[in-house]
Amino acid sequence: MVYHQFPKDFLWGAATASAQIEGAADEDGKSVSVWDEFAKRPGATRNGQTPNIACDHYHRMEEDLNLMKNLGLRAYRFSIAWPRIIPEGVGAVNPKGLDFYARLVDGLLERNIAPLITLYHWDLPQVLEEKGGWRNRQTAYAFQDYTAAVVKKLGDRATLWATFNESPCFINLGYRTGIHAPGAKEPEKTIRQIYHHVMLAHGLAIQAIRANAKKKPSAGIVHCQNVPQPIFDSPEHVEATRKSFYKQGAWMLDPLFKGKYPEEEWRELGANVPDIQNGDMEIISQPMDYIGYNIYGASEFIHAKNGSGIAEPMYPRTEMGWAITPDIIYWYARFLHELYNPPIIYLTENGCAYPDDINDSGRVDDYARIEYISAHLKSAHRAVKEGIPLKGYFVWTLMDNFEWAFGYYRRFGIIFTNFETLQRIPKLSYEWYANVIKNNGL
Ligand code: IFM
Repeated sequence: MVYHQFPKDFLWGAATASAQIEGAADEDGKSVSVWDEFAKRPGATRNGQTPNIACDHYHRMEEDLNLMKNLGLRAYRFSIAWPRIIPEGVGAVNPKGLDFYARLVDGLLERNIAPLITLYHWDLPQVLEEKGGWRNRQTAYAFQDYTAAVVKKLGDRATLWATFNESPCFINLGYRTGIHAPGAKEPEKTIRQIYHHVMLAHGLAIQAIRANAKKKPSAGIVHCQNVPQPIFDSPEHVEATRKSFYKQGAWMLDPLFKGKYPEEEWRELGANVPDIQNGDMEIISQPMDYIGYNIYGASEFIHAKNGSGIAEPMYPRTEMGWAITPDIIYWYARFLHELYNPPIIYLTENGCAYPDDINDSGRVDDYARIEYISAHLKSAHRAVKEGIPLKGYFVWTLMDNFEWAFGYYRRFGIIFTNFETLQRIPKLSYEWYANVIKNNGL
């Protein structure tokens, strides 16, 4: 019996990222990415693990495409490695890099799976980092040229485009705390400048998509932020939470949707505000066709009178230590809708890490993941039912992969990857998700 029926055209998807699955780190002309470089640093990743081989998707693409087909996916979100396409960061395009993604897109379309292409999921060419990376305004223009090269090749077939994945995440972890590539610890002023350059790059890339796509594109960005949740659903807590949500996301969402930085935060920053050039805000605030949001758990609970509090240690959590708060799917979509009214919202990542293993029968019975995704989908369904234009869900992730600083020690996949043999074993959650897709609900 299906109690939570989704609309017919709901995009059931799965997401991955180039550096996390591809491997083939120096094949066919690919240059070194910031993650290849960072992972070499002692202590940067668990046990010094690197993305060099990852899931070897580069060589096992056909097998992975068939797994997607058997799952019944309607959309597959993957990212393109900039160092494969323009190894020097700027200048010559590498045809072999483009061909790999052309084969992937063709393979998806043959199987009736819509590609959603993320142009930047954190693997900047190291050569550009050496010229300042995102601190350097020129990187935004280099990103525009790279985007144009990709869209010229694939924009006659692929229509769904995302410029950046989770900018606040890679900016803060990569440039503020230094626990992600490139491992920098920059002062506030530089961080704000990086934000500005990334948003500028986003706007320039949207222009490049629209200018070069032969098939009408749907272009947006994949956002993330700290997301508070009302302690319970009553008007005063919801209102207090909306305010907090706004405060925590406005630094990016106001420029993207309104073409200006939030006034209060700008004032508070004093001398740390970024340098802006004439015309930047117009470029940044190009209309988008959709916004994607990634969410794993609430950052805090808000009580209108008592303020905010984080989940106590006894709260149920995944192996990442993230609290399991399924209602957050609904609240995030609702606040985005109420505050910025994007035409379409996709839930571009949601999932959980657990210490899965193969049992004596050779299966991976990940009941906890089924429960997690099921609860979060019911929350997505509430948003859909209330008329919020939430039009797709992408589970993170298709297969266990390189989880950044955690190396291969966190398994988020609905397919188990044996990192020694590279064998893929669909988990129970894969079978379950296939059934959800078949029924268009749960
Ligand atoms: O693996 C990451 C992904 O690259 C970005 N979003 C969060 C996931 C889980 O940490």
